[in-house]
Amino acid sequence: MFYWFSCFLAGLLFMAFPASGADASPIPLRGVVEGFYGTPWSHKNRQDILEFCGEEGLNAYIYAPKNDPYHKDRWREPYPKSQQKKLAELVQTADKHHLELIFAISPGQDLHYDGPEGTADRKIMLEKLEAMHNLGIRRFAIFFDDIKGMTEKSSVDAEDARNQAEFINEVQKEFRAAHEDAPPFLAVPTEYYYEDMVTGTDPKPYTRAFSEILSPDVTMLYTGNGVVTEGISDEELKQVDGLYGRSLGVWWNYPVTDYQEAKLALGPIVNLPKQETLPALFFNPMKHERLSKIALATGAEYAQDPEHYAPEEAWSRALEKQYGKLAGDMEIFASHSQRMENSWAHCGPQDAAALRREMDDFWKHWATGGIEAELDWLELRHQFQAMDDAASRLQKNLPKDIRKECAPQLNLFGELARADLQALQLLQMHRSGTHPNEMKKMLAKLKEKNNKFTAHQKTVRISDGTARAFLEEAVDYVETGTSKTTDR
Ligand code: LOG
Repeated sequence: MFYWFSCFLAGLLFMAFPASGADASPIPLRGVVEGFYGTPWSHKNRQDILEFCGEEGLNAYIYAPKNDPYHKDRWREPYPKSQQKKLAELVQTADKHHLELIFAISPGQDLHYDGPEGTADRKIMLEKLEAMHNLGIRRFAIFFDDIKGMTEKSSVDAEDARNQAEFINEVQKEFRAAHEDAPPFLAVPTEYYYEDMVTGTDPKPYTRAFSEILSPDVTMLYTGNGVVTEGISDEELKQVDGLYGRSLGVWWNYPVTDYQEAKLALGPIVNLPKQETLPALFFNPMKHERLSKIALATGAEYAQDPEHYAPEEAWSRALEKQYGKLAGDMEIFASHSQRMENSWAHCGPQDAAALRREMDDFWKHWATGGIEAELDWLELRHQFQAMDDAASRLQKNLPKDIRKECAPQLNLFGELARADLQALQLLQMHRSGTHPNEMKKMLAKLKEKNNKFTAHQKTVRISDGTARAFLEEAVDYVETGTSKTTDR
């Protein structure tokens, strides 16, 4: 009787406190790939992210900073002693937090495959990995992304694929024969996103050869349909797995911002597969390590339970946990800085989507006037004021290391909030017609601000389609009598 009662109690307890972290996730390898261009993270950043990953149930970190010369441009050279020491310390930190530190190397741009030079390069690679093994690293990755320009050819072909895949196979085979404790490697091919792998739906020669030749135990990572895209559906994943004849892992390019550093990616991870299970999932972060944790914490939640993952709730939880008393203010700021977009990259939720909808309603009503227009006006004023207040409280109270990472954007955010408040005043003056001179002055001032923001958007930007757009829309309305957004 007592036995059954204890089982019952244990069952209840299990329901209340489900197995955490490592055991619960269906994704065996999950974590962060430090794979961005630009200044790599500092040692302190790396120590911090390893601890964070451990706490969030992530279990791997790939060391792959593009601008570390010993990782890519001068991959043949051994790490200087001082850096070896730091890597060894990172391995210890990773161990302490139950994480695997995976060492990646990108030899593609000048690697030799044939003849004595090829033999020499394989030897150099094995020695390099050996040195890392001596530091305590057990898992390795060989990356061939972004090496165009290595040859005169504009794109890679079947021969490149054969060379690369055979190189990985041979190095892995020899290394693992010498080290039983080394698990299979990870790899990234040169055609690493779906649209670059196919012509129509047929694999291009490189992808066909690479997928056929690469040893089946190597975990391949790809980035989705493009380099930075909206998401990966279950169907899309199935399709690419079919193409490659194996389950691909994902290298997810959010919250990375190396292609547009003016903006911060502070939103949640969205639109990853729900049903299909991934063998590996790695998020490429921003150079801003502290601020990357918002998206990374949501990615960790996704990895625990992809099917039931709720991005917005995970995002609020992450802010609550990371910012405590400042969570409300940070939520306002971060909501305006989620979307990453340029001519080729599209990822992340719209900036402040709810406010954008209110602005759209406002413009619909403002044209005709009446009580609804007044109420919308008041609502917008309330929101812009809240933004201004949040910006100044964050400027005062954010911990220094975090404030440093977002100072220009936070500053712009406050300025935009104040400019939008003035834009509301301008619209009111324009409507009433009682202070024509003041209105003209205000219009001129806001036009000037508008131009200033535009001039600076290469270096700092936030809320492009929302807070930033509203100022432009208001100026436009007053000048032309219509709003560009009325037909949205
Ligand atoms: C690079 C990556 C970079 C990212 C975003 C992969 C596999 N490689 O276009 O190092 O951070 O895009 O700019 C990349 O994504 N190539």
